[in-house]
Amino acid sequence: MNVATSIGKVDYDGLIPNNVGLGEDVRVKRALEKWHPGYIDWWKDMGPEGFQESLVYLRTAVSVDPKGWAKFDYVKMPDYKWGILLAPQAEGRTIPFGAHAGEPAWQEVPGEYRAMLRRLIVIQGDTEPASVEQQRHLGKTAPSLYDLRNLFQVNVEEGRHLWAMVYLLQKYFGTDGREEAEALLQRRSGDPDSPRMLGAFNEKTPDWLSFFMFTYFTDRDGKMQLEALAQSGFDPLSRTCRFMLTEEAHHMFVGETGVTRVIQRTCEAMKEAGITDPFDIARVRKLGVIDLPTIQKKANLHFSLTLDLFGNEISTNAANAFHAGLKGRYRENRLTDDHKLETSTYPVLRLIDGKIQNEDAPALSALNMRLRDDYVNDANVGVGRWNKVIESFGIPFQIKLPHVAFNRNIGEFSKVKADVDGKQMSEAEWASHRSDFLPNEQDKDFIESLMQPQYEAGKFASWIAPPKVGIDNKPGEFEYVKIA
Ligand code: BYC
Repeated sequence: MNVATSIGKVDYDGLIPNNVGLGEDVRVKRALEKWHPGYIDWWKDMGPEGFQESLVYLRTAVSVDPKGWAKFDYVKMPDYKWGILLAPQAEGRTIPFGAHAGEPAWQEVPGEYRAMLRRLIVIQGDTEPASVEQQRHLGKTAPSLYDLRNLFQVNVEEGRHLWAMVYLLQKYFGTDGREEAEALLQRRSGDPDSPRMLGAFNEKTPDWLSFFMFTYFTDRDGKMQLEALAQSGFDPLSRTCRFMLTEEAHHMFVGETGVTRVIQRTCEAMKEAGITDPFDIARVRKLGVIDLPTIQKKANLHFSLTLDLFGNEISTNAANAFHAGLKGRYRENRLTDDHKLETSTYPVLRLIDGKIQNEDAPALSALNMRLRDDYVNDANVGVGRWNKVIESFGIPFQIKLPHVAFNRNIGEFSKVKADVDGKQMSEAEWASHRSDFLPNEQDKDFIESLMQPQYEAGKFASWIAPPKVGIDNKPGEFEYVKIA
Protein backbone atom coordinates (compact mmCIF):
# COMPACT_ATOMS: atom_id res chain seq x y z
CA MET A 1 0.00 0.00 0.00
CA ASN A 2 1.25 3.49 -0.75
CA VAL A 3 1.34 5.05 2.71
CA ALA A 4 1.50 8.57 1.30
CA THR A 5 -2.01 8.29 -0.11
CA SER A 6 -3.49 7.13 3.19
CA ILE A 7 -2.05 9.98 5.23
CA GLY A 8 -4.46 12.42 6.70
CA LYS A 9 -7.11 9.72 6.67
CA VAL A 10 -7.35 8.41 10.18
CA ASP A 11 -9.22 5.19 10.81
CA TYR A 12 -10.99 6.32 13.93
CA ASP A 13 -13.57 3.58 14.35
CA GLY A 14 -11.54 0.57 15.47
CA LEU A 15 -10.06 -0.16 18.87
CA ILE A 16 -6.83 1.60 17.88
CA PRO A 17 -7.32 4.79 15.82
CA ASN A 18 -4.48 5.02 13.34
CA ASN A 19 -3.21 6.39 10.06
CA VAL A 20 -0.80 3.53 9.42
CA GLY A 21 -3.23 1.20 7.67
CA LEU A 22 -3.53 -1.11 10.66
CA GLY A 23 -6.73 -2.57 9.20
CA GLU A 24 -4.70 -4.19 6.43
CA ASP A 25 -1.77 -5.18 8.63
CA VAL A 26 -3.29 -8.16 10.41
CA ARG A 27 -0.10 -9.30 12.17
CA VAL A 28 0.64 -5.95 13.81
CA LYS A 29 -3.03 -5.27 14.52
CA ARG A 30 -3.30 -8.58 16.40
CA ALA A 31 -0.06 -7.94 18.28
CA LEU A 32 -1.29 -4.52 19.39
CA GLU A 33 -4.73 -5.83 20.31
CA LYS A 34 -2.99 -8.42 22.44
CA TRP A 35 -0.88 -5.75 24.11
CA HIS A 36 -3.91 -3.47 24.70
CA PRO A 37 -5.45 -5.22 27.78
CA GLY A 38 -2.06 -5.20 29.54
CA TYR A 39 -1.79 -1.50 28.78
CA ILE A 40 -5.26 -0.81 30.23
CA ASP A 41 -4.36 -2.83 33.33
CA TRP A 42 -1.17 -0.79 33.67
CA TRP A 43 -3.14 2.45 33.21
CA LYS A 44 -5.64 1.46 35.87
CA ASP A 45 -2.91 0.36 38.31
CA MET A 46 -0.33 3.04 37.65
CA GLY A 47 -2.20 5.88 35.93
CA PRO A 48 -3.88 8.82 37.72
CA GLU A 49 -5.07 7.60 41.08
CA GLY A 50 -8.75 8.05 41.88
CA PHE A 51 -10.12 9.74 38.75
CA GLN A 52 -10.65 6.87 36.35
CA GLU A 53 -14.43 7.31 36.35
CA SER A 54 -14.37 11.10 36.10
CA LEU A 55 -15.25 12.87 32.86
CA VAL A 56 -12.29 14.94 31.73
CA TYR A 57 -12.37 17.60 29.02
CA LEU A 58 -9.55 16.19 26.92
CA ARG A 59 -8.14 16.79 23.50
CA THR A 60 -7.72 13.70 21.36
CA ALA A 61 -5.54 13.57 18.27
CA VAL A 62 -7.80 12.74 15.34
CA SER A 63 -5.63 13.78 12.40
CA VAL A 64 -2.09 14.84 11.62
CA ASP A 65 -3.12 17.98 9.78
CA PRO A 66 -1.25 20.82 11.52
CA LYS A 67 -4.31 23.06 11.12
CA GLY A 68 -6.80 20.87 12.95
CA TRP A 69 -5.44 17.71 14.46
CA ALA A 70 -7.35 17.53 17.72
CA LYS A 71 -10.88 17.51 19.04
CA PHE A 72 -11.99 18.36 22.58
CA ASP A 73 -14.63 16.48 24.52
CA TYR A 74 -15.46 14.89 27.86
CA VAL A 75 -13.87 11.44 28.13
CA LYS A 76 -13.26 8.95 30.91
CA MET A 77 -9.53 8.40 30.83
CA PRO A 78 -9.57 4.61 30.39
CA ASP A 79 -11.78 5.21 27.30
CA TYR A 80 -9.32 7.69 25.76
CA LYS A 81 -8.52 6.76 22.16
CA TRP A 82 -4.80 6.14 22.24
CA GLY A 83 -4.10 6.20 18.54
CA ILE A 84 -1.08 5.58 16.37
CA LEU A 85 -0.43 8.65 14.29
CA LEU A 86 2.57 9.32 12.11
CA ALA A 87 3.32 12.61 10.39
CA PRO A 88 2.90 12.41 6.60
CA GLN A 89 5.62 10.66 4.66
CA ALA A 90 7.78 13.17 2.82
CA GLU A 91 8.12 12.08 -0.80
CA GLY A 92 11.72 11.20 -1.70
CA ARG A 93 13.11 11.87 1.80
CA THR A 94 16.79 11.00 2.17
CA ILE A 95 18.92 10.21 5.22
CA PRO A 96 19.94 13.67 6.41
CA PHE A 97 23.29 12.95 8.15
CA GLY A 98 25.98 10.41 8.94
CA ALA A 99 27.73 7.83 6.78
CA HIS A 100 24.57 7.22 4.69
CA ALA A 101 23.67 10.87 4.15
CA GLY A 102 21.86 11.35 0.85
CA GLU A 103 20.69 7.73 0.50
CA PRO A 104 16.92 7.09 0.52
CA ALA A 105 15.49 7.08 4.06
CA TRP A 106 14.94 3.56 5.39
CA GLN A 107 11.37 2.28 5.44
CA GLU A 108 12.51 -0.96 7.08
CA VAL A 109 15.03 -1.45 9.88
CA PRO A 110 18.59 -1.48 8.54
CA GLY A 111 19.89 -4.89 9.69
CA GLU A 112 23.33 -3.70 10.76
CA TYR A 113 21.85 -1.08 13.10
CA ARG A 114 18.95 -3.08 14.46
CA ALA A 115 20.17 -3.36 18.06
CA MET A 116 21.13 0.31 18.30
CA LEU A 117 17.81 1.43 16.89
CA ARG A 118 15.82 -0.82 19.18
CA ARG A 119 17.70 0.52 22.20
CA LEU A 120 16.91 4.13 21.28
CA ILE A 121 13.23 3.31 20.80
CA VAL A 122 13.03 1.36 24.06
CA ILE A 123 14.67 4.16 26.07
CA GLN A 124 12.34 6.72 24.54
CA GLY A 125 9.35 4.45 25.20
CA ASP A 126 10.37 3.81 28.80
CA THR A 127 10.24 7.47 29.78
CA GLU A 128 6.59 7.87 28.73
CA PRO A 129 4.86 5.52 31.20
CA ALA A 130 7.49 6.46 33.79
CA SER A 131 6.29 10.06 33.88
CA VAL A 132 2.66 8.93 34.27
CA GLU A 133 3.71 6.78 37.22
CA GLN A 134 5.62 9.67 38.76
CA GLN A 135 2.59 11.94 38.53
CA ARG A 136 -0.12 9.51 39.57
CA HIS A 137 -0.80 10.96 43.03
CA LEU A 138 -1.06 14.60 41.99
CA GLY A 139 -4.79 14.59 41.24
CA LYS A 140 -5.49 14.43 44.97
CA THR A 141 -3.95 17.87 45.51
CA ALA A 142 -4.82 19.72 42.29
CA PRO A 143 -4.97 23.51 42.74
CA SER A 144 -7.94 23.77 40.32
CA LEU A 145 -10.01 21.79 37.85
CA TYR A 146 -8.14 23.58 35.06
CA ASP A 147 -4.83 22.22 36.37
CA LEU A 148 -6.30 18.80 37.07
CA ARG A 149 -7.40 18.58 33.46
CA ASN A 150 -3.97 19.66 32.20
CA LEU A 151 -2.31 16.99 34.33
CA PHE A 152 -4.58 14.34 32.84
CA GLN A 153 -4.04 15.68 29.33
CA VAL A 154 -0.30 15.34 29.78
CA ASN A 155 -0.78 11.85 31.22
CA VAL A 156 -2.97 10.47 28.42
CA GLU A 157 -0.62 11.90 25.81
CA GLU A 158 2.40 10.31 27.49
CA GLY A 159 0.35 7.12 27.26
CA ARG A 160 -0.10 7.75 23.55
CA HIS A 161 3.63 8.29 23.17
CA LEU A 162 4.17 4.89 24.72
CA TRP A 163 1.80 3.49 22.08
CA ALA A 164 3.84 5.26 19.41
CA MET A 165 7.04 3.49 20.47
CA VAL A 166 5.27 0.17 21.01
CA TYR A 167 3.89 0.34 17.48
CA LEU A 168 7.45 0.66 16.12
CA LEU A 169 8.61 -2.26 18.27
CA GLN A 170 5.70 -4.50 17.26
CA LYS A 171 5.80 -3.59 13.59
CA TYR A 172 9.54 -3.63 12.94
CA PHE A 173 11.26 -5.79 15.56
CA GLY A 174 9.46 -9.15 15.61
CA THR A 175 9.72 -11.32 18.72
CA ASP A 176 12.21 -9.19 20.60
CA GLY A 177 10.12 -6.12 19.83
CA ARG A 178 7.12 -7.84 21.43
CA GLU A 179 9.19 -8.72 24.47
CA GLU A 180 10.39 -5.15 24.82
CA ALA A 181 6.79 -3.92 24.50
CA GLU A 182 5.80 -6.19 27.37
CA ALA A 183 8.76 -5.09 29.48
CA LEU A 184 7.71 -1.45 29.05
CA LEU A 185 4.58 -2.33 31.03
CA GLN A 186 6.54 -4.20 33.71
CA ARG A 187 9.17 -1.70 34.85
CA ARG A 188 8.04 0.85 37.45
CA SER A 189 9.31 4.30 38.33
CA GLY A 190 11.32 4.15 41.55
CA ASP A 191 11.02 0.38 41.95
CA PRO A 192 14.31 -0.89 43.43
CA ASP A 193 14.08 -4.23 41.58
CA SER A 194 12.68 -3.09 38.26
CA PRO A 195 13.22 0.66 37.88
CA ARG A 196 12.68 2.80 34.80
CA MET A 197 15.79 3.11 32.63
CA LEU A 198 16.89 6.71 33.14
CA GLY A 199 17.66 8.34 36.48
CA ALA A 200 15.28 11.32 36.47
CA PHE A 201 12.33 9.03 35.77
CA ASN A 202 12.80 7.25 39.06
CA GLU A 203 12.54 10.45 41.10
CA LYS A 204 9.34 11.48 42.83
CA THR A 205 7.06 14.25 41.60
CA PRO A 206 5.66 14.98 45.07
CA ASP A 207 3.85 18.28 44.55
CA TRP A 208 2.50 20.60 41.88
CA LEU A 209 5.49 22.91 41.78
CA SER A 210 7.56 19.84 40.96
CA PHE A 211 5.03 18.89 38.30
CA PHE A 212 5.33 22.30 36.64
CA MET A 213 9.14 22.19 36.88
CA PHE A 214 9.14 18.65 35.48
CA THR A 215 6.96 19.60 32.52
CA TYR A 216 9.09 22.69 31.94
CA PHE A 217 12.53 21.10 32.29
CA THR A 218 12.17 17.35 31.76
CA ASP A 219 9.54 17.45 29.03
CA ARG A 220 11.93 19.84 27.31
CA ASP A 221 14.54 17.07 27.29
CA GLY A 222 11.75 15.10 25.62
CA LYS A 223 11.45 17.84 23.03
CA MET A 224 15.21 17.87 22.33
CA GLN A 225 15.52 14.08 22.12
CA LEU A 226 12.42 13.83 19.92
CA GLU A 227 13.79 16.57 17.67
CA ALA A 228 17.02 14.58 17.36
CA LEU A 229 15.12 11.34 16.63
CA ALA A 230 12.76 13.17 14.23
CA GLN A 231 15.84 13.62 12.02
CA SER A 232 16.38 9.86 11.90
CA GLY A 233 17.13 8.08 8.65
CA PHE A 234 14.70 5.39 9.85
CA ASP A 235 11.63 7.07 8.42
CA PRO A 236 8.89 5.55 10.63
CA LEU A 237 10.74 6.79 13.73
CA SER A 238 11.17 10.22 12.22
CA ARG A 239 7.49 10.48 11.33
CA THR A 240 6.34 9.24 14.73
CA CYS A 241 8.52 11.74 16.57
CA ARG A 242 7.43 14.61 14.38
CA PHE A 243 3.84 14.12 15.38
CA MET A 244 4.72 13.54 19.05
CA LEU A 245 6.40 16.95 19.07
CA THR A 246 3.05 18.56 18.25
CA GLU A 247 1.61 17.22 21.50
CA GLU A 248 4.79 17.79 23.51
CA ALA A 249 4.52 21.55 23.00
CA HIS A 250 1.43 21.64 25.24
CA HIS A 251 3.29 19.82 28.03
CA MET A 252 5.96 22.50 28.11
CA PHE A 253 3.26 25.15 27.96
CA VAL A 254 1.72 23.60 31.09
CA GLY A 255 5.12 23.78 32.79
CA GLU A 256 6.06 27.26 31.72
CA THR A 257 2.70 28.85 32.45
CA GLY A 258 2.35 26.83 35.67
CA VAL A 259 5.58 28.25 37.08
CA THR A 260 4.64 31.72 35.76
CA ARG A 261 1.33 31.56 37.62
CA VAL A 262 3.04 30.49 40.86
CA ILE A 263 5.51 33.38 40.54
CA GLN A 264 2.72 35.80 39.64
CA ARG A 265 0.68 34.88 42.71
CA THR A 266 3.72 35.17 45.01
CA CYS A 267 4.58 38.60 43.66
CA GLU A 268 0.96 39.78 43.92
CA ALA A 269 0.71 38.61 47.53
CA MET A 270 4.04 40.25 48.43
CA LYS A 271 2.89 43.49 46.89
CA GLU A 272 -0.47 43.43 48.70
CA ALA A 273 1.34 42.81 52.01
CA GLY A 274 3.98 45.46 51.30
CA ILE A 275 6.88 42.95 51.42
CA THR A 276 9.76 44.05 49.22
CA ASP A 277 12.49 41.67 50.39
CA PRO A 278 12.15 38.34 48.54
CA PHE A 279 14.34 36.70 51.21
CA ASP A 280 11.89 37.54 54.00
CA ILE A 281 10.80 33.93 53.62
CA ALA A 282 8.84 33.49 56.86
CA ARG A 283 6.60 36.50 56.14
CA VAL A 284 6.07 35.51 52.52
CA ARG A 285 5.10 31.97 53.51
CA LYS A 286 2.54 33.29 55.98
CA LEU A 287 0.69 34.69 52.98
CA GLY A 288 0.08 31.15 51.71
CA VAL A 289 2.32 31.53 48.67
CA ILE A 290 5.67 29.99 47.71
CA ASP A 291 8.65 32.30 48.29
CA LEU A 292 10.87 32.98 45.28
CA PRO A 293 14.05 31.41 46.79
CA THR A 294 12.19 28.11 47.17
CA ILE A 295 11.00 28.31 43.57
CA GLN A 296 14.65 28.80 42.62
CA LYS A 297 15.64 25.68 44.60
CA LYS A 298 13.01 23.61 42.78
CA ALA A 299 14.33 24.90 39.46
CA ASN A 300 17.88 23.94 40.54
CA LEU A 301 16.73 20.42 41.33
CA HIS A 302 14.73 19.73 38.18
CA PHE A 303 17.22 21.38 35.84
CA SER A 304 20.16 19.39 37.22
CA LEU A 305 18.23 16.10 37.22
CA THR A 306 17.26 16.75 33.61
CA LEU A 307 20.82 17.50 32.47
CA ASP A 308 21.69 13.93 33.45
CA LEU A 309 19.27 12.72 30.76
CA PHE A 310 21.67 13.87 28.07
CA GLY A 311 24.14 11.13 29.02
CA ASN A 312 27.91 11.53 29.08
CA GLU A 313 29.41 14.61 27.45
CA ILE A 314 31.71 12.34 25.48
CA SER A 315 29.78 9.36 24.18
CA THR A 316 30.59 6.61 21.72
CA ASN A 317 26.92 5.61 21.70
CA ALA A 318 25.95 9.07 20.50
CA ALA A 319 28.73 9.08 17.89
CA ASN A 320 27.65 5.66 16.59
CA ALA A 321 23.97 6.62 16.43
CA PHE A 322 24.79 9.74 14.42
CA HIS A 323 27.27 8.00 12.12
CA ALA A 324 24.65 5.31 11.46
CA GLY A 325 22.05 7.94 10.55
CA LEU A 326 19.72 7.01 13.42
CA LYS A 327 19.82 10.03 15.74
CA GLY A 328 20.69 13.50 14.49
CA ARG A 329 21.29 16.86 16.06
CA TYR A 330 18.70 19.37 17.15
CA ARG A 331 17.15 20.66 13.92
CA GLU A 332 19.80 18.92 11.81
CA ASN A 333 17.92 19.99 8.67
CA ARG A 334 18.58 23.66 9.46
CA LEU A 335 22.33 23.21 9.98
CA THR A 336 24.66 23.98 7.11
CA ASP A 337 27.82 21.90 7.71
CA ASP A 338 28.69 18.58 6.02
CA HIS A 339 26.33 16.56 8.31
CA LYS A 340 29.02 13.94 8.74
CA LEU A 341 31.22 15.59 11.38
CA GLU A 342 34.13 13.25 10.78
CA THR A 343 36.77 15.94 10.89
CA SER A 344 35.18 18.71 12.96
CA THR A 345 35.43 19.46 16.67
CA TYR A 346 33.10 20.83 19.33
CA PRO A 347 34.01 22.55 22.61
CA VAL A 348 33.15 20.38 25.59
CA LEU A 349 33.11 21.57 29.18
CA ARG A 350 35.30 19.13 31.09
CA LEU A 351 37.12 18.63 34.31
CA ILE A 352 40.78 19.10 33.44
CA ASP A 353 43.39 19.01 36.23
CA GLY A 354 40.55 19.55 38.65
CA LYS A 355 39.34 22.69 36.84
CA ILE A 356 36.18 23.12 34.81
CA GLN A 357 37.23 24.22 31.34
CA ASN A 358 36.40 23.91 27.65
CA GLU A 359 38.29 21.44 25.52
CA ASP A 360 37.79 20.77 21.83
CA ALA A 361 36.65 17.19 21.27
CA PRO A 362 35.79 15.31 18.06
CA ALA A 363 32.34 16.63 17.15
CA LEU A 364 30.95 13.11 16.73
CA SER A 365 31.84 12.13 20.28
CA ALA A 366 30.49 15.42 21.63
CA LEU A 367 26.92 15.11 20.35
CA ASN A 368 25.34 14.66 23.77
CA MET A 369 27.09 17.82 24.91
CA ARG A 370 25.92 19.69 21.86
CA LEU A 371 22.29 18.67 22.39
CA ARG A 372 22.60 19.63 26.04
CA ASP A 373 23.92 23.07 25.03
CA ASP A 374 20.94 23.51 22.71
CA TYR A 375 18.70 22.45 25.58
CA VAL A 376 20.17 24.97 28.01
CA ASN A 377 19.64 27.78 25.50
CA ASP A 378 16.06 26.69 24.96
CA ALA A 379 15.37 26.36 28.69
CA ASN A 380 16.74 29.84 29.35
CA VAL A 381 14.12 31.50 27.17
CA GLY A 382 11.20 30.71 29.48
CA VAL A 383 13.28 31.58 32.55
CA GLY A 384 13.66 35.04 31.03
CA ARG A 385 9.87 35.28 30.81
CA TRP A 386 9.53 34.27 34.49
CA ASN A 387 11.95 37.03 35.41
CA LYS A 388 9.92 39.59 33.45
CA VAL A 389 6.98 38.86 35.78
CA ILE A 390 9.12 39.37 38.89
CA GLU A 391 10.60 42.51 37.40
CA SER A 392 7.14 43.93 36.65
CA PHE A 393 6.48 43.92 40.41
CA GLY A 394 9.80 45.66 41.09
CA ILE A 395 11.02 42.77 43.27
CA PRO A 396 14.82 42.46 43.29
CA PHE A 397 15.10 38.76 42.41
CA GLN A 398 15.99 36.74 39.34
CA ILE A 399 15.58 33.03 38.70
CA LYS A 400 18.83 31.66 37.29
CA LEU A 401 19.65 28.25 35.87
CA PRO A 402 22.45 26.70 37.93
CA HIS A 403 25.83 25.84 36.42
CA VAL A 404 25.89 22.55 34.49
CA ALA A 405 28.34 21.10 37.04
CA PHE A 406 25.83 21.53 39.86
CA ASN A 407 24.28 18.39 41.42
CA ARG A 408 25.18 15.95 38.66
CA ASN A 409 25.04 12.18 38.71
CA ILE A 410 25.99 11.38 35.14
CA GLY A 411 28.98 12.52 33.13
CA GLU A 412 32.00 14.70 33.67
CA PHE A 413 30.77 16.50 36.78
CA SER A 414 29.34 13.53 38.64
CA LYS A 415 32.77 13.16 40.22
CA VAL A 416 32.76 16.57 41.88
CA LYS A 417 30.59 18.77 44.04
CA ALA A 418 29.95 22.27 42.76
CA ASP A 419 27.69 25.13 43.82
CA VAL A 420 25.14 26.79 41.55
CA ASP A 421 27.86 29.03 40.09
CA GLY A 422 30.08 26.07 39.27
CA LYS A 423 32.52 26.70 42.12
CA GLN A 424 33.85 23.37 43.32
CA MET A 425 33.29 22.41 46.95
CA SER A 426 34.52 19.71 49.26
CA GLU A 427 32.09 16.98 50.33
CA ALA A 428 31.86 18.66 53.74
CA GLU A 429 31.08 22.09 52.25
CA TRP A 430 28.48 20.51 50.00
CA ALA A 431 26.87 18.76 52.94
CA SER A 432 26.61 21.99 54.90
CA HIS A 433 25.37 24.11 51.96
CA ARG A 434 23.20 21.58 50.14
CA SER A 435 20.00 22.99 51.57
CA ASP A 436 20.91 26.49 50.36
CA PHE A 437 20.61 25.16 46.81
CA LEU A 438 18.11 22.34 46.91
CA PRO A 439 14.76 22.01 48.71
CA ASN A 440 15.31 20.91 52.31
CA GLU A 441 12.86 19.18 54.64
CA GLN A 442 11.28 22.46 55.82
CA ASP A 443 10.81 23.63 52.24
CA LYS A 444 9.22 20.31 51.35
CA ASP A 445 6.95 20.40 54.41
CA PHE A 446 5.89 23.95 53.63
CA ILE A 447 5.05 23.17 50.01
CA GLU A 448 3.22 20.04 51.09
CA SER A 449 1.15 22.10 53.54
CA LEU A 450 -0.10 24.20 50.61
CA MET A 451 -1.12 21.20 48.54
CA GLN A 452 -4.84 21.21 49.36
CA PRO A 453 -7.19 20.33 46.52
CA GLN A 454 -9.40 23.01 45.01
CA TYR A 455 -12.07 21.24 42.98
CA GLU A 456 -14.61 24.05 42.72
CA ALA A 457 -14.98 25.19 39.11
CA GLY A 458 -13.30 28.54 38.50
CA LYS A 459 -11.51 28.60 41.89
CA PHE A 460 -7.76 28.35 42.47
CA ALA A 461 -5.56 27.43 45.43
CA SER A 462 -3.98 30.33 47.35
CA TRP A 463 -0.53 29.84 45.86
CA ILE A 464 -1.29 30.02 42.14
CA ALA A 465 -2.82 32.66 39.86
CA PRO A 466 -5.55 31.71 37.37
CA PRO A 467 -4.46 31.21 33.74
CA LYS A 468 -4.85 34.05 31.26
CA VAL A 469 -7.05 31.97 28.95
CA GLY A 470 -8.96 28.73 29.30
CA ILE A 471 -8.32 25.50 27.41
CA ASP A 472 -10.14 25.48 24.07
CA ASN A 473 -11.13 29.09 24.90
CA LYS A 474 -13.45 27.95 27.67
CA PRO A 475 -14.55 30.57 30.23
CA GLY A 476 -13.05 30.77 33.73
CA GLU A 477 -15.78 28.83 35.54
CA PHE A 478 -15.79 25.93 33.05
CA GLU A 479 -15.94 22.51 34.69
CA TYR A 480 -12.87 20.89 33.12
CA VAL A 481 -13.26 17.71 35.16
CA LYS A 482 -16.60 16.29 36.32
CA ILE A 483 -15.37 14.39 39.33
CA ALA A 484 -17.15 11.06 39.79
N1 BYC B 1 20.31 7.42 33.62
O1 BYC B 1 27.19 6.72 26.21
P1 BYC B 1 26.32 7.35 27.24
C1 BYC B 1 11.05 12.27 27.31
C2 BYC B 1 23.72 5.15 30.51
S1 BYC B 1 12.67 12.44 27.80
C3 BYC B 1 20.73 6.13 33.58
O2 BYC B 1 26.59 8.75 27.57
P2 BYC B 1 24.15 7.71 25.50
C4 BYC B 1 9.99 12.58 28.29
C5 BYC B 1 23.53 4.86 29.04
O3 BYC B 1 22.25 4.27 28.80
C6 BYC B 1 13.65 11.88 26.42
N2 BYC B 1 21.65 5.67 32.71
O4 BYC B 1 24.83 7.17 26.79
C7 BYC B 1 10.11 13.63 29.17
C8 BYC B 1 24.66 3.96 28.74
O5 BYC B 1 24.36 2.64 29.16
P3 BYC B 1 24.77 1.38 28.26
C9 BYC B 1 13.87 10.38 26.37
C10 BYC B 1 22.17 6.54 31.84
O6 BYC B 1 23.49 6.54 24.90
C11 BYC B 1 9.11 13.88 30.10
C12 BYC B 1 25.77 4.45 29.64
O7 BYC B 1 25.13 5.19 30.67
N3 BYC B 1 14.50 9.97 25.15
O8 BYC B 1 10.80 11.89 26.22
O9 BYC B 1 25.03 8.52 24.64
C13 BYC B 1 7.99 13.07 30.15
C14 BYC B 1 26.78 5.27 28.90
O10 BYC B 1 26.26 6.55 28.61
C15 BYC B 1 21.79 7.89 31.81
C16 BYC B 1 15.81 9.72 25.02
O11 BYC B 1 16.58 9.80 25.94
C17 BYC B 1 20.82 8.32 32.76
N4 BYC B 1 20.41 9.60 32.79
O12 BYC B 1 23.10 8.76 26.08
C18 BYC B 1 7.88 12.01 29.28
C19 BYC B 1 16.28 9.37 23.62
N5 BYC B 1 22.51 8.51 30.85
O13 BYC B 1 23.86 1.39 27.09
C20 BYC B 1 8.85 11.76 28.33
C21 BYC B 1 16.89 8.02 23.50
C22 BYC B 1 23.29 7.58 30.29
O14 BYC B 1 26.19 1.57 27.94
N6 BYC B 1 18.08 7.84 24.31
N7 BYC B 1 23.09 6.39 30.87
O15 BYC B 1 24.47 0.24 29.20
C23 BYC B 1 19.32 8.31 24.01
O16 BYC B 1 19.51 8.96 23.02
C24 BYC B 1 20.49 7.96 24.88
O17 BYC B 1 20.35 6.66 25.28
C25 BYC B 1 20.71 8.85 26.11
C26 BYC B 1 22.02 8.42 26.81
C27 BYC B 1 20.75 10.30 25.67
C28 BYC B 1 19.61 8.66 27.14
